[in-house]
Parts: sequence; C-alpha cells; structure tokens
Amino acid sequence: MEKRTAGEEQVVRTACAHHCGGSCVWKVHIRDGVITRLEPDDDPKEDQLRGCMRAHALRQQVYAPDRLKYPLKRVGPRGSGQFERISWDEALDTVASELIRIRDAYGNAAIISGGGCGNVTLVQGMMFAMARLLYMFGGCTDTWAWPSWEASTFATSVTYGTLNTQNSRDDLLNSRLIILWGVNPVATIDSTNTMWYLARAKEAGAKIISIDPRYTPTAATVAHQWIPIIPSTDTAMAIAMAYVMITENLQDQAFLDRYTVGFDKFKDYVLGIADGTPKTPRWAEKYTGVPAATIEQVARDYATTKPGALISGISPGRTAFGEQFHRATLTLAAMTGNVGVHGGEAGGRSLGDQVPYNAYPFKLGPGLTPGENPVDKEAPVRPVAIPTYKSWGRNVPRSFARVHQNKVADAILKGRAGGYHADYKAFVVYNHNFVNQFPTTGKWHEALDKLEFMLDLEQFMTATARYADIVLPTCTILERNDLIVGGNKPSYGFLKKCIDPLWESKSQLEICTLLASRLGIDPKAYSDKSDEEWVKSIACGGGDVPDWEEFKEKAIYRIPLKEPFISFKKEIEDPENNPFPTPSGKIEIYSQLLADKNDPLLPPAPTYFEPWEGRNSPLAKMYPLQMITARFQRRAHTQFETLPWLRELIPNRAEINSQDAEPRGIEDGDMLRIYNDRGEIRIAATVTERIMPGVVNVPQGSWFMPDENGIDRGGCPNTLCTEEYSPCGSYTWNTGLVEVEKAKD
Ligand SMILES: Nc1nc2c(c(=O)[nH]1)N[C@H]1C(S)=C(S)[C@@H](COP(=O)(O)OP(=O)(O)OC[C@H]3O[C@@H](n4cnc5c(=O)[nH]c(N)nc54)[C@H](O)[C@@H]3O)O[C@H]1N2
Ligand SMILES: Nc1nc2c(c(=O)[nH]1)N[C@H]1C(S)=C(S)[C@@H](COP(=O)(O)OP(=O)(O)OC[C@H]3O[C@@H](n4cnc5c(=O)[nH]c(N)nc54)[C@H](O)[C@@H]3O)O[C@H]1N2
Ligand SMILES: [Mo]
Repeated sequence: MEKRTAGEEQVVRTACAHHCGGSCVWKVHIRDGVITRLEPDDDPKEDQLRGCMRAHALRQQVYAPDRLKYPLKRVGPRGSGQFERISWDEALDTVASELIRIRDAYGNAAIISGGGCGNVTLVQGMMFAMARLLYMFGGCTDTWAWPSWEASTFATSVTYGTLNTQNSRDDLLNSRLIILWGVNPVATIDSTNTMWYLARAKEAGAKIISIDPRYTPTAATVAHQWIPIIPSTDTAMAIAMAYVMITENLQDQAFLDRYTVGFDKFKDYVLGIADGTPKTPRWAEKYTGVPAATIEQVARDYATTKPGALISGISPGRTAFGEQFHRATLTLAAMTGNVGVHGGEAGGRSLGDQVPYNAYPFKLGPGLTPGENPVDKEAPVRPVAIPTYKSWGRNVPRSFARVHQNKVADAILKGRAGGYHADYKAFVVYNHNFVNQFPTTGKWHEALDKLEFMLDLEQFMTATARYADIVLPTCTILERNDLIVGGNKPSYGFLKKCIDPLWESKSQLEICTLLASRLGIDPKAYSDKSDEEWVKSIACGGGDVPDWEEFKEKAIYRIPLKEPFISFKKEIEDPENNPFPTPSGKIEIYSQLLADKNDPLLPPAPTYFEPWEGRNSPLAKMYPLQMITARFQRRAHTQFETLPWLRELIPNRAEINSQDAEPRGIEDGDMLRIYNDRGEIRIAATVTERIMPGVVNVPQGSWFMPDENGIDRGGCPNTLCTEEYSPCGSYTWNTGLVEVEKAKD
C-alpha cells in the first residue's frame, strides 16, 4: 500500500472472489485509510467484470459493527456465545498448547480440520494456509466430499477420467440451444458474466430452456421455455430423453462409435431389454411430473439443434442418487456429439484439477500448497474413490482416515466405537460455518460439547464460532493480499490489500505463521513470503501472468485466447494421439471400473433410482412437501447476512405455491412452521406461482438460531436436512420431505 497525503483520495483496483464462483473487478475509493465507496469495473476496452449486489456491500461488511474485533476466549457453556476478550499472545499460546497436548496424548488423527470455502482464494483461502500448518504439525483428520459438486466430480471422473470438462462461458455465443438444467446464474453468478453471455446468446438466436422446480429470475430473463420438474427425479427425464433419441434414431452414432464405450449396454437398459421396463417419456412423466410430450420435444430439440450446450447444474446432483443425473446428462452430451466442439458442452461442473469453477489448464507458480497429510497416508483408500479421482490442491485419493462432512458430529460423538478412524478431541475450523451449513439432525450441540478443544478463525460470531474455545478474528478480503483464478474467460484476479486490518484482526497467513513457531515448526519453512509475494510467485513465478506491475495496477489479467476455450478439443479432433484419460481411452458411458466394484447402488451405466424421500415414499403421507434449498441472492451462503443494505433488498423467505398455501390457510408474509422428524424451523412465506406445487424452497445460508426448545428461529434448512449422503458421497440437500403450517408462535 502506498502512503498518501491527508485528505487525498486513492483509488485501488482489486478483485473480489466471495464464494459465488465469480471473480469481479472493483475500484475501491479510499480517503485517509477509510474506504469511502466501491465502484464496479468500467474498463471500456474489455468485457467488464461487474460485481453483484453482495460485493457492492463489501464496505458494510468491512465496517460491520458485529465484526469480530479481538481474540476471544469462551467463558460460558459451549454454544452459549459467552466470551471475553484476550490478547493475541494468550490466544495463540492457548491454541498451540492445546493442539500439542491433544496430539501428544491422542495422536494427530484426533484433530479434525474443518476448512471450508468462506473465501475461495489461492493464498489465504480454501484450505491452503491452515492445512499446510496442520500437515507440518504431523497431520490431522481431513474431511471429504466437496459440498458443491461431489456428484458431478464422481460422474465426470468416471465418464471422462478428468474433472476438467467445461467450455469457457463465452463459447455460449456459438450455441444454438442452451439447456439450463437446475442453473440460476442471476443468483449464483456461476462465473462472472454468465448471465451476460446467456443474454447475448439469446439475442444471437439461441433457444434457451430452463428445467427447474422454480421459475427462476434466470428463466424469467432469458429462457424461452420453463419446464418445472419434481426435485430429485431429473435422471428419469434425462434417461427418457435418451429413449426418444434411440427410438427415433436421432443419436450421433458415428460419434458414439468413435469416442465412447458401452453405449449398447446403456441402450439395453433404456429400452428395457435388461429389466423389462422401457424408459419411455410416459415412464418418466410418472416420476418427474414433466409431460411425456415435453420430454419428447426437449430430446428432439437437443438431438437436432446443433451445437447445443446442456449445462447440467450441480444442484440436481445434490440429491439422493444425484451422481446418476450427471452420468445421464454426460451421456446425452455424447449421444448428441456435443463434446469437444464449439457451442456444445461436455457437461459436469466441478473443480478443475487445479482451480475452482474452471476447466482451463491455468499455470500456477509455487504457492503455499499444503502437501500431503500424514494422517491421510496411514489409512487405506475409500472404495468409492476411483483412480482418476483427485482433489484440488490435495491430489490424494480420499482415505478411510477422512470423515464425510455430513458425519463430523456423528464422528465426534462415536469415534472408533462407531467405526471411525480415531477418537476426535479437537476441531479446528477456518473459512467455514460448519454448524450452519451441514445437516445437524440434532447432534451438533452434544458433539461439540464433547470436544476437548475447538478453534475457529472467523470474521463474525457464527453458529459455529459460538461453540469454539478460542475465536481468532480474521480480516476481510479488502485488508490483505490474495489471488483468484477462473472466470468465464480464463483470468487471474488480484485481491489487493486496500486498508490495514481493522481492530486487532489478522490475515489467516499471519495467524498461521504466528502459530507455526509456537507449534515447533520453523516459520520460514512454513512461509518465507508475505501474502503479496505469494501472489506474485503463483501468478508470475511460473503462472501465466507476464507483467507483475501491470497486474498489480489492473488487478486482472485475462489470458489472451484466439477463441473460447473448449474442453476435449484435441481428444475429438485427433483421438488417435489424444485418448481420454479413462481406462479405455474413451468416454465411458459404461464403466468397467464401476462394474468391477459390483456395488448395486453405483451401477456401471446411468440408472434411475427413486429418491429415498420423494413423492412416492411412504414418509410423504406424513410430510407431503419436498424441500429444496437453493442459493439466496443477497448472501454467499451465510456471509453478508447481517448487512443492512442487503437485508433491505430481499426478505429471507421460503417459497411455497398457492395450491399448497391456500389449503393450509397460509398467506404471503405469514410466519411458517416447517418441520419433519429431524427438526423444526420458522421462516416467513412467499406465496408464489414461481415454484411448482408440492415443493418448498428454504433458501440455504439462513442463520441457524435455535431457541431453548430447539426450534430454529433463523430458518436454517439444515435443521431439516438429512445427514445421509448419496452412494458416491454427494450431499442430498435437495432431497427431503417436510410439512408446512402457519406458525402459532
Ligand atoms: N442446506 C444446504 N446446505 C448447504 C448447501 C446447500 O445447497 N443446501 N450448499 C453447501 C455448499 S455447496 C457449500 S460450498 C457450503 C458452504 O459453507 P461455508 O463454506 O461454511 O459457507 P460460507 O458462509 O460461505 O463461509 C463460512 C465462513 O467463512 C467465513 N470467512 C469468510 N472469509 C474468511 C476468511 O478470510 N478467513 C476465515 N477464517 N473465515 C472467513 C465467513 O464469515 C463464514 O462464516 O454450504 C453447504 N451447505
Ligand atoms: N448468491 C450466491 N451465489 C452462490 C452461492 C451463494 O451462497 N450465494 N454459493 C456458491 C456455491 S459454493 C455453489 S456450490 C454454487 C451452487 O450453485 P447451484 O447449485 O447451481 O445453486 P442452487 O441455487 O442451489 O441451485 C440452482 C437451481 O437448482 C434448482 N434445483 C434444486 N433442486 C433441483 C432438482 O432436484 N432438479 C432441478 N432440475 N433443479 C433443482 C433450484 O431451484 C435452483 O434454481 O453457487 C455459488 N454461487
Ligand atoms: Mo459450494
């Protein structure tokens, strides 16, 4: 940061990357060390990377009165939220002595590392800084399963042998048909400018179809057709689309013959030769609620309007058997020959091998990488993992030492006696609001109370931080340096330090460096660079960014590409020399690897299973409504929730159709009681035709606020969600039954 004279206004360009998959550019106005306003990107020469409503409120986040300002020590019972201010020295000494004590008494596996995605950046964010520290400390118990896209990760690994499966979003301008299947970028961003490319693609004549239980703002803005679908049943529709293509001979057989294996086996299933049930549009209509004629029309559209991009959203993957949705839609992409071509889309959305949200093979210079976790290495690999299955930043197959994130509370409660790898005594949380964002099934309180030590690095007093023994105040993205890569067109974004950390907050890198020496780790071996030097090392010391000074000034570097980036271009254009990285070298519609695993719930080819809590389940008699938990535009998960500007914009409400509201005497704005066997919440209603009957949407990220009776007054959907996960490990946040009534209290 340059020094300025008093009263002089300074304008700093910086990037934002706030857990929405976007990376936008901002001009931050600063006077006398105080941020006075933020202006969005206005570069006239380039595609502007304009920020969203949330980033417009970043200034309120930085100066929020409820920000955590000092290190805190718990003084009341766990969860009570009673803390007292302590010094950094006392806080760090306590953290270090507790971690050393627990490691020496129980081993490293007794420490669970709960890193999340509060910020998805490459220096301070994700699991870099803290994971590296804990691995150097001898390791920790890691968690497994990516919350966002475990189903898609699994399916793309099986089908293509890699996670890098997307085209850059500017390629949508080459599409003649775009199917948004559970995708709502107005709220989710899904790479900055996705909406802009969708709007331009529409202007250029592309037909756009949205398949979603909700008539989303995205559908309202760009779609020609909205197809409401019963949640958790999308696989049935995709398979019936395959039926239409096969029986009308619309599939691209030459593509299938040349690039895929196992289509015939899938075809036998689709036609009912294998099990006696042809997967006709009528068969699918029963499950999906989508009229057979509509399924036929979408199948014909997709098979004949080329090129076509079927964007298979990750949200239908977060359902019971969600991996089958992705296996099926990837198969449709191959059946229509839309893989590896401009205007098409191979499908799937997951981590690239290196970076989030993007398949582009970014180059990255040396960074603060965590390396290998010794605890992970001591246990065998989970059978669900397949050889090509890698995790970003930690290319280690998931071992049995790891705990599924849905099972952390269960694991703490039961430990070895419950079949887990260790008895867990400490929980280190960073970038994560664990208690809020994972299903509780009523276990969190008891579980966290059982711990010997819990640490949380936070900016706000979250539902999770309330349980910690020590809370360390962490600064925001405008108070430190960091890097993001990704975006619609591949780019690097520099999140620049605009002001010094406020109050006594510190960056995660600084906190970990201070802890290193106390944990007996050489701080120089842990990190020999400042955060800015790490940004430079990753972006310029081997990365694609050619000019550090220019990058610093502009905060953005776009990789100059002659044409939009296409995944699998070379595999399609020159297959002899570029096999797919699967065992067969081809797109695996049928996977021998899965066949060999012989798990009936993870069959080798796409298969429809009825969800365990669907409309046809016996439980639906008691809890007749399906709950989904979509992204909420004014928040990034739980972040920004307390900022007045954003609260004014959209009220936090559950959406319910008038056909479900009226018989229950519910009117728009009424407070609802939503419940099932797992819990009970209160949240106000939006009565609307924009959600299909039988479905309630409780926006995820609502703050968990249980009262003395355990009723969650904050309306957090995870109070009602199940901790059961799909066979591949995917979370099932969009599969669950509830009942709704007008609240009396
Ligand atoms: N019901 C339901 N639950 C869901 C989902 C769903 O669809 N439905 N989606 C899931 C998905 S995909 C995800 S990714 C998770 C997200 O879950 P989380 O990653 O827990 O969500 P966030 O609220 O974004 O961030 C967590 C915390 O990080 C803090 N934070 C922000 N920046 C920093 C920082 O620089 N340092 C530190 N130490 N902390 C910081 C924030 O204050 C916030 O409290 O939620 C999952 N939970
Ligand atoms: N504003 C904002 N943006 C975010 C985030 C945020 O918290 N806030 N989180 C970010 C993160 S970490 C992630 S992982 C992504 C997630 O991005 P997504 O998973 O795409 O986001 P969702 O809003 O959960 O779901 C998208 C749509 O799927 C629909 N849907 C739900 N269930 C089903 C189903 O069974 N079938 C079909 N066809 N559709 C269904 C919902 O109605 C919704 O409109 O978003 C990122 N962007
Ligand atoms: Mo996510």
